[in-house]
Amino acid sequence: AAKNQVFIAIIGAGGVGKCFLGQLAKLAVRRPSTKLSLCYISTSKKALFNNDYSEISIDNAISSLSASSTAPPSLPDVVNYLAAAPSKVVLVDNTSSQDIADAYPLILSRGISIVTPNKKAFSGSNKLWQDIFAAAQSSGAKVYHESSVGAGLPVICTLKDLVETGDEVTKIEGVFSGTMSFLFNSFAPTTGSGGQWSAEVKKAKELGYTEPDPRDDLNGLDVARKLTILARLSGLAVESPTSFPVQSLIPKELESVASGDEFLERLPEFDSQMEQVKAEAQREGKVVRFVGSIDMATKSVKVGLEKFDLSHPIAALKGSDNIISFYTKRYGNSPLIVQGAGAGGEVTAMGVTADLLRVLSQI
Ligand code: NHO
Repeated sequence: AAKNQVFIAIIGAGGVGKCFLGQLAKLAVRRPSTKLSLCYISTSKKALFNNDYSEISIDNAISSLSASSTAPPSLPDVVNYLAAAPSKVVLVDNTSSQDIADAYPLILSRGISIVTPNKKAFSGSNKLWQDIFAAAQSSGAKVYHESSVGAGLPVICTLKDLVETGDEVTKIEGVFSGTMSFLFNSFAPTTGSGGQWSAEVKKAKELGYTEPDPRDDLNGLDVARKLTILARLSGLAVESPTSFPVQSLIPKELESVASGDEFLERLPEFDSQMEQVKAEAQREGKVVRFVGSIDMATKSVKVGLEKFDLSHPIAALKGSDNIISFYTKRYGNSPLIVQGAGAGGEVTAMGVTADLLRVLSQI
């Protein structure tokens, strides 16, 4: 292998994975000093790789992968294959698989670096978190996960800079879900009366903003995972995303209905409950938003509905944007704010590609 060669292995080629491939193709052209060679790509059904590590065309990767008749090897076999590559390897995990996340300590201990938008590894048990960074520390492999919070927005790198330069986080607060942002910006806008809750949920699903089953957005777990990651980076050893209060917006009665479609059909029965929440905020001259917060002084993390003055930046958010405010010793009462698109293939892939650049500059 050439001295400047780095092998890229990609697991997962869905919405984010496809956008990442497009960005990787451009990167390979713009950065001739490093030879980026795609040596492995897989979905949950198929894999494409050559035993001699000869490179796969990045431009044709998706069509070659769909033409492949090879089933993905077991994860330990993939790790062995990558660890034996004749040059450095970066694994890009574009799945939301817990199994792959659980294997990060093994992967890193074999000297393979990881970049990923997958939240599972960093928001699982505190032990998995410890194992991941201990493995990276001892092998020298790198691990970055910018897009696990706020897609491509500079959230994690900003928080790391604050902490590593000696600032002290006092509070983090914000809207961390593109889906929830869209829902509340249209259900309870700062001007006008907004739509019916169930109609807005249906619209969000039709626009492709929600998970296939909207309950996976409304249960608050996605936001809880993001808060877990930020709390840990701030120095709070949160045990798991279920170890602090998380408000679910799924009515009890609909928690166990069989399908997402049935859920949407029955949701209008509960519109009056959400109307009440909206009206109560209105009486105080406020709007309701689904937010997450971390308070370092009280060591508390929470996720749920809160009321905001119309002039508050959280109330004024638009579309499916995210907003994250960092309150620190240095920034005093005027927080450092990161805001913008927090969901979507291209912006999520951008965070992954930027992470890859960070790794390339360090290995
Ligand atoms: P897809 O489109 O379902 O693709 C997943 C791919 O992984 C498929 O090719 C599948 O075959 C493969 N796969 C799954 N399990 C596998 C396995 N065990 N072995 C091999 N392959 C396997 O998912 P996406 O949308 O491309 O997402 C990929 C990752 O990015 C997920 O971890 C997701 O959580 C993360 N991510 C996505 C987004 C987004 O906008 N799409 C965001 C962040 C992270 O900021 C975004 C966000 O949080 C959106 C959120 N819903 C919100 O804020 O409202």
